[in-house]
Amino acid sequence: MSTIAQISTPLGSGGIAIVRISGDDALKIGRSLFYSKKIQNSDITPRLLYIGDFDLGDAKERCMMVYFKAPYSFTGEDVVEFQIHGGEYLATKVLDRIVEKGASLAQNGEFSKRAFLNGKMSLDEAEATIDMINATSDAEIKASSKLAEGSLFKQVKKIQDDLKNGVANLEVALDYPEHDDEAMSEQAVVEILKNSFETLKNLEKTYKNGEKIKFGVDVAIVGKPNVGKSSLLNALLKEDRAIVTDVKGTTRDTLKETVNYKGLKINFIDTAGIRESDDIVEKIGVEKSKKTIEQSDIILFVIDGSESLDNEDKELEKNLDKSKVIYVINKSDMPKKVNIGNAIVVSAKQNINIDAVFDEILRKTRLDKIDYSQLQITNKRHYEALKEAIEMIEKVTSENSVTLDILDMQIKKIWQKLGEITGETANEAIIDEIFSKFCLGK
Ligand SMILES: Nc1nc2c(ncn2[C@@H]2O[C@H](COP(=O)(O)OP(=O)(O)OP(=O)(O)O)[C@@H](O)[C@H]2O)c(=O)[nH]1
Ligand SMILES: [Mg+2]
Repeated sequence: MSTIAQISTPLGSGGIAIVRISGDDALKIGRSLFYSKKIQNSDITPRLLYIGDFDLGDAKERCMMVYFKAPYSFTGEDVVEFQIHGGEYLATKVLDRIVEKGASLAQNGEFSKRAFLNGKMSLDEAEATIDMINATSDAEIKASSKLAEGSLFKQVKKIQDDLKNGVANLEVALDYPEHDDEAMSEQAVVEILKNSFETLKNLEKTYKNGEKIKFGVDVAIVGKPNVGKSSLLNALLKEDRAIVTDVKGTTRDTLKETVNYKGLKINFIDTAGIRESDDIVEKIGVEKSKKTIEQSDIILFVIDGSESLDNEDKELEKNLDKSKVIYVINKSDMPKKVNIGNAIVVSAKQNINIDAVFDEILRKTRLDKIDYSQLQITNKRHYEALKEAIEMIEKVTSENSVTLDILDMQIKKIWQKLGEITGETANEAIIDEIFSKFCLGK
């Protein structure tokens, strides 16, 4: 493979920058630019940090160099890394020198792509790395680290191996029908399919939570005008984000902000108070509110507790999907005129009982019950492939009379579908797309 190089740390000023070279000529190029007394005339010891000078042409940079000998490196190839002082211009100059000596510039994710192509990690494990880098919550970190340790890979591989065995038995039966018991090998294959189905189904089910781990729970803050929705948003965010006034219809547009709570992302969407209005802007806002209500996982139905419930509240409540609703009675700092059994009573203005809203969201979505010791599928690509494999198994097991030939062919297709997850059978376009999402130098 050609030798590639790139700056692996973010551009900008920092303590150190790392410039990485990978490929057949990595060591040759690295050594030609680095002077250290320790390795002047001797072999370089892999994985040992050497201190020395990098030859910038007209100047020297005091830095460290480390060599990883193939296949014991991130990419599986010979790798040399320079740890230099963290200056953007300096790092670019070091990279230029390496390119002058024959390396080409690595594209986004090219080191990781090579790691995948050299069997250092599966495609799902590579995706775990991107998730880890892009994570913005503890839940995401926990889920991606489980994926990175090969939890999905191992389960999928095991199913693929079982299917392969099944196919081997079937083929014996097909090739030597007189010697083998067809019914028996068919029975064994059906058993394998059933077990595979169970495992895949259990994985697929986790995406309901996994999706929320990755993108957050969407929580709409809903109610008639002036009940304190925007005040509640501000209290939840601990920030003066939305405009609050005593004018009905203050909020015209939806406003989405994310909060991390107990390691999970919660996306709050403040909406325009819903009421009949002739104002054209407010009307559009109300339409948007209705759409937000439909698309949200949870609805915080806010009621002004200092006033009795009126028709506007009741009309609004009637149209809400109750399985998603959490009742929030606001303005608890004032005399209470509303009683609803399981409502959460808060004062947005005075910040009273706001955490109870968060906890109820987690309780209602059951996100407080996630078992992170089990893999949670957070990646849509994995989810889709699992779903398709499940459907394929369902189809083949529901057919009454399939010939061994057809069974054989179907199982091979399922095997291939699963291979898309690990990358074994993923096509080049998908692989390229995945790695192009990586950063430069990764
Ligand atoms: N006493 C008291 N007043 C509150 C509380 N929360 C909000 N208010 C007041 O209620 C009024 C309306 O508050 P907003 O947060 O703008 O209400 P809203 O539901 O967003 O209103 P629209 O955007 O018009 O739909 C403001 O005067 C707030 O100060 C509270 O907990 N206690
Ligand atoms: Mg508002």
